[in-house]
Amino acid sequence: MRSWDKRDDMIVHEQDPYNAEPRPQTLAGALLTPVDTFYSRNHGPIPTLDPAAWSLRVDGLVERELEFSLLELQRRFDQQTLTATLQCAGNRRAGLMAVQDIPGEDPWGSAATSTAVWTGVRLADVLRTAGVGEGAGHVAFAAPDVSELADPAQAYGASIGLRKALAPEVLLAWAMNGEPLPVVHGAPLRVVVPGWIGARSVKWLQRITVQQAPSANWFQATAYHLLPADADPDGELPASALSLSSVALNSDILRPADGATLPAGPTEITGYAFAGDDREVARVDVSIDGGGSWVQADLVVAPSRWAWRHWRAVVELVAGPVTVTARAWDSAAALQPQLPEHVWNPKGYVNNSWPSIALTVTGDGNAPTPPR
Ligand SMILES: Nc1nc2c(c(=O)[nH]1)N[C@H]1C(S)=C(S)[C@@H](COP(=O)(O)O)O[C@H]1N2
Ligand SMILES: [Mo]
Repeated sequence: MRSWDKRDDMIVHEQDPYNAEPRPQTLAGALLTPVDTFYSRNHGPIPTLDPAAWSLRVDGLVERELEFSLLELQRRFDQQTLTATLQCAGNRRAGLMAVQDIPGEDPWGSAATSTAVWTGVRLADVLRTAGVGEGAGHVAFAAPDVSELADPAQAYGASIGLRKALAPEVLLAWAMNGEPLPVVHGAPLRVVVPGWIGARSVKWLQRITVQQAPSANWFQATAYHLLPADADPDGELPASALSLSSVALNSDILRPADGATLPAGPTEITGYAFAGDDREVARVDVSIDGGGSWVQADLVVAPSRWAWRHWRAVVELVAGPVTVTARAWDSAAALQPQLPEHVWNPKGYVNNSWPSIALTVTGDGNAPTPPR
């Protein structure tokens, strides 16, 4: 069993392929997620590539096909550093599974999302050097890790639209939080597509193909679609299925822990909120009476335009069972949907319903307790 140098209190959903998220409390208060705490999502065995033998190919609808070693890539293009949050489309799936089971998928909690400082080069710079040709619409990424989950079994791949591919935030990264990219996170080189579901940030990148249509890879063409609630997840993709790209507004409560017992008194509630692409988190509210009344949370300054926002609110807890609920708005004035029933879908993606935790509050509440 390999832990991939992760902290030993990770929640490991699967050992092989390795799928693990940190405990929500370990994300609290840290705008940057340490590498040993960062969630990891894998669809197949983790490949160990020899950086000396590795190269990146750029082909398809380009004026010049290119091939780079890591050193060539690093020397040829301007180095960029960007703080960005990755969020898996399956983040918070457990909340959907509580409504109705989702067989064959991992019950991710609220921490299939993490934030790191990424160092690399702009995909746009590489594409401009190759010269994007006539008819180009999408940029496909290919990796060597073969997944048995795909039908048929195939190496992982994805694509993004050309407009996003040429955006300055999309990086080909070789470092994470100032350290060389660890194998489990895609060494020697991975794509980082800020603001889009994690599935498009292809690890162990080997090939970039400029093409007219989205990637035909199973993980792009079939998986990572939002299906209507009554669709058969193993059947043919219905025309009503939506391909997932930018991350929908979401939030969760990180501290206190769900199920905690706390003394009465003023108590700090903290969490994160995130919205992809051109959306930004604008407001977060917290309620301790099931949504009857709300207090507005303070938003912590975001480490970057492409990162989550952490928030905190102090509420006055009185003895008894208490449910704490949060809800966020984004810069387009969109509010999170209230209930997981409203967003349930057969593959369990994008649960962005209002998060809540249950607390047991003890004591008479008269004795002042310091905020936590
Ligand atoms: N080659 C490859 N890239 C991949 C995946 C994969 O299984 N293989 N998983 C994707 C998914 S679904 C997510 S959420 C992110 C997770 O990145 P991390 O493991 O670095 O957190 O990687 C993406 N890139
Ligand atoms: Mo993901």
